[in-house]
Amino acid sequence: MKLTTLAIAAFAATLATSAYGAGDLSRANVITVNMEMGSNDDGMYLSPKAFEFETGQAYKLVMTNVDEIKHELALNEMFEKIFVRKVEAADKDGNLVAEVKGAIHEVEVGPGQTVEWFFVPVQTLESAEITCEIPGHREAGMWATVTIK
Ligand SMILES: [Cu+2]
Repeated sequence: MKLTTLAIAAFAATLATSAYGAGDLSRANVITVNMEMGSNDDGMYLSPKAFEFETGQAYKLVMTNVDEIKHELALNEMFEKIFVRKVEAADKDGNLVAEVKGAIHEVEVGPGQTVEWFFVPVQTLESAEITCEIPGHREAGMWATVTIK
């Protein structure tokens, strides 16, 4: 084997180690981020108004609808920039009701309910909008910005 071939083989082995050595990134050190969906005297809201995520970091977005009507969260452009692991819904006692796996881009949350969205950002994103797409809700203020660094 030539020296250059050896060097390439060693380099490839290093790459393989660094790329795959960290294990399953979608499950390790999941950061919980809370979002409230609701309405008040000023209209409707997603709170906080701005979210910031980092590529390669696993997140659990806990969406709590404190309202008396249903709301939804549409990821829009953000959907193209993340790996969605699953969406989970539990009952009032915390018992799992549903775990939905796959590439989900929009979730409705019933009044008084909480749904959890598990994902890992894989690409950067410059201040895009996530919204409630129920007619009139975005216009009433149900949107927030997302930046992925
Ligand atoms: Cu809404």
